[in-house]
Amino acid sequence: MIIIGEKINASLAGIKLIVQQRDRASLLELAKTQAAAGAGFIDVNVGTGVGSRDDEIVSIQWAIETIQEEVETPLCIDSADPAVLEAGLKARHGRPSLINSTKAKEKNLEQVVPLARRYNTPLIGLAMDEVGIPKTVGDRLRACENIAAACEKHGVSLETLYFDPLVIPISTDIKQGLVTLMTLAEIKKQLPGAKTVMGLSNVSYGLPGRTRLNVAFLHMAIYAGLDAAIMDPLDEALVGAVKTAEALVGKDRHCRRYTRAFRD
Ligand code: THG
Repeated sequence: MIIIGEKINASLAGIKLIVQQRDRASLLELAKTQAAAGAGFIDVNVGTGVGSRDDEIVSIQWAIETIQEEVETPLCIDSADPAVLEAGLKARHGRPSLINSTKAKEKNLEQVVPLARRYNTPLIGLAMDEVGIPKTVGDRLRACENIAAACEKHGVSLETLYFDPLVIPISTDIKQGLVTLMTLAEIKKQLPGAKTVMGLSNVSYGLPGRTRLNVAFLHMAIYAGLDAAIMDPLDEALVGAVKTAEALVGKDRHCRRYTRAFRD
């Protein structure tokens, strides 16, 4: 399973300051520690919630240029705004990236899916539509199928798509943990070839003992076929859960990675 490092996210107060102050050393430190911890991608989300679209464009250009001067790890360009996604892709100068993301809304699809094609870059599709995040497995799957159809129309292959079944805090709706897991399993079944991803930690929001919940949820999600997780690569409990789950579902030949991690 691919770990996408989540720590460069300007919705967090500390990161927002780093972006606003163009704090190069702190940004690089965040990128380097996540890369060293084994992140396959580093998520870059510079949306501070204040300021204009142009601010976010200039910020993502700065963040991406800065990181890639010293870090080789592919970047996951994270924005709801297609113009910000394109600015990030341009700043990558053809280096490997992941587009995060499009939802199953016509206007969004028409702007984002062509970027995946033009920049030859894999794309995350969210299981949501113009109305929001559906409450049922069937409606979330329908959103994914609409994204798959738009990709087919634009010549983007299913193999380069990562579907995100979306994680909602179980503290707000106790049914939603299972809806996410069942959507994940259904995506693997109905859209074979496509990959899956999710942002893990949201599941435990508002509850005590969050690590326990995140670890348990990660085990269940890997059983259901999760291919990538947006998570904290420095969280040893979570990284350990990736190792134990992959050994248990037969994705770690001779338990080599598990054994090595245990020894270390
Ligand atoms: N799916 C996709 N992309 C995503 C998400 C997703 N991008 C953003 C987000 N969700 C994943 N990224 C983060 C980054 C940081 C934190 C959580 C998710 C984080 N959270 C702490 C917490 O939950 O308590 C700290 C919060 C705080 O300090 O306020 O650090 O789902 N495709």
